[in-house]
Amino acid sequence: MNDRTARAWRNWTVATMAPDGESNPLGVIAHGSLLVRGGRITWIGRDSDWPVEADHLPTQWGDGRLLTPGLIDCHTHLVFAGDRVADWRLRAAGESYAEIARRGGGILSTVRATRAASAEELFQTARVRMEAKGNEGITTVEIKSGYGLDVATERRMLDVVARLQRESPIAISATLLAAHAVPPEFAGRSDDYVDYVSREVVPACADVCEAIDVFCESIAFDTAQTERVFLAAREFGKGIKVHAEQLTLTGGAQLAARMGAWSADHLEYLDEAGARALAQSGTVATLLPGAYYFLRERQQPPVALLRDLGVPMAVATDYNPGSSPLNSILLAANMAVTMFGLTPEEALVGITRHAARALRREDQIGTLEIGKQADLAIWDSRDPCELVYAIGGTKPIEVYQAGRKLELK
Ligand code: DI6
Ligand code: FE
Repeated sequence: MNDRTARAWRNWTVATMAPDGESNPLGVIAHGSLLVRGGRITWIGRDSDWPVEADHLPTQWGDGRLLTPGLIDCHTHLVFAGDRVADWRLRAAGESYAEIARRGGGILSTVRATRAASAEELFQTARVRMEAKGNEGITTVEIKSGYGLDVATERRMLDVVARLQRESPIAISATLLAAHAVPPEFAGRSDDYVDYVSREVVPACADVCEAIDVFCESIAFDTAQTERVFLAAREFGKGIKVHAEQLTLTGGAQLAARMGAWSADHLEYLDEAGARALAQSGTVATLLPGAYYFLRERQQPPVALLRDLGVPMAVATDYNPGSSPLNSILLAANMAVTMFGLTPEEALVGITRHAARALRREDQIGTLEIGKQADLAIWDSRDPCELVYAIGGTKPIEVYQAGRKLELK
């Protein structure tokens, strides 16, 4: 008991996010307490069961306030240059996202800006976006490349992500998304670009990413091309994930599930066969209501079907300049309830436990349980559902990453 990092948290409303029977889906412990040593949770339970030998430790008293796991945003494109206000104006005037993309706007306009930006510029803008994450109680973020579309710029983006990881207190999961769009130098030759991604970009970036993602869509890559990128990912032992069934049904989710994907994301047009495939493989369905909202999509992801089949549903921001300039995970969670029909509890689990699973970090983060990392957020509230009730703007009082307090700005 002489560990200097040991710290007690006593008398909190602890929402563990690990379900405790059907009546307690968030695993709430009233008058809950926990013990943290070396950045990990070593005891958690009711304060009435508190181990007396831990009585002398430095203690943070909650007086019944809310303690949750640190939040997780498991799908972002947070490193990019420029903005897409011009696209947005065109869409406001009635053009579609797909039309703008086909004309070389859309993702490719952000590619032009990102290729022209230095690593330092990319880092400085991303750093500010990361600060906002910490301020909202986030302790882990996934960040994708995908605005380089060549070895040098994809690598530069992922090197920026690695620097963010070194210099920011928030944990990051890095994803290579070289198969996001066909770059101008490969126009009309998407198969050649897929070869280039598989043979050159994946090997050149394998040491700076954990997973590889593909935009499988009518305006991007088809399922055969997606599969080739996944096979390259597999060769390097990388996880796979997919942007699928966002604008049309292509079967990308089913393919990804068959190949053991970590997650399939968007899924507005997912069909029953796809949902069954996700259920069978344990692939997480990541819902991205920010993109649905911003693109004025009408087709909702089949939430009731996913629920019935027991597919774990995560919720994320998809933070990116084109389809979801949304950097608030709590607003994304609120939208998942109001627009997609998740329960508030499902939305909360979607930004904690299931988001951790989407990153294959569920043994480390996402719930408050013995052995897990002490990623904690404390809130001036007594009801976890209140976090996703407000239309954005809710802020934690304090946030801890692996037991270390984050400096909130
Ligand atoms: N789907 C999305 O929503 C983002 N990427 C993707 O494949 C959009 C990226 C962008 O428009 O810049
Ligand atoms: Fe995305």
